[in-house]
Amino acid sequence: MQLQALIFDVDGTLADTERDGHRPAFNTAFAEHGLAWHWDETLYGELLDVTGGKERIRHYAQLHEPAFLARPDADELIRTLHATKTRHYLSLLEEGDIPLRPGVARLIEEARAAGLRLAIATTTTPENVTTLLAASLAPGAATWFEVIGAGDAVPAKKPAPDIYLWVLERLRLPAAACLAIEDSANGLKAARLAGVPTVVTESEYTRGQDFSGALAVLPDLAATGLASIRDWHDNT
Ligand code: XBP
Ligand code: MG
Repeated sequence: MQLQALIFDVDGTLADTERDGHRPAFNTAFAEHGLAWHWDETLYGELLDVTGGKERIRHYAQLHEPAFLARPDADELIRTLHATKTRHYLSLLEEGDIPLRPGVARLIEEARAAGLRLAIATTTTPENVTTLLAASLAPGAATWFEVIGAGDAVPAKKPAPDIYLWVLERLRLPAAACLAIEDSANGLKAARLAGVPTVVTESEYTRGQDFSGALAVLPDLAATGLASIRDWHDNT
């Protein structure tokens, strides 16, 4: 089936957002709410097994701070912590501190010029996506993406296929007419469970994960043009 749309993951795929973006934003939020929690780079790499910021806070508390979860207001606190974290993360994006990964802007331009449709499938919060696109691509870049599937649009985050199914439904395309670009085993699994052929660009935290089922595993998109993407897709 002919390739009609590219579906991009965000964190780790469009930009290396985790170590110097999400992670410090979480830490600033913990401090702001009087919690002596600190997620160092190694611990954060382990916590990335769980996608979604609120889910990640809960996972950390289950492992290291069970008393926190026993509080009657734990759910509300997690939502508040996460809202504070999002505010700090958005400031980092707006300062322009988090650039796109090599080849990303070129591939998006090439796809637009070729008339391919574009979409996003991510577990991160919607405003994180639109702000990253505006800060790193162009002020109106979010409008280049016909469908943005993000955050709590679906209850089950990656590796569940739900966000991909949500995006496919809105694109009104079969999975086989699309190609996903992902950086993690969780993301690859989500796309593959939805039937979407997937190319992996490994990121700093995901290098060496199990990417079986990917059409290709690349260090980044620097040397990857639309012609290669089409070849991989058409040979599935
Ligand atoms: C991204 C994530 C997100 C971000 C934080 O995974 O796991 O949780 O780390 O975002 P993917 P929020 O690249 O597979 O979408 O705090 O906004 O949830
Ligand atoms: Mg990712």
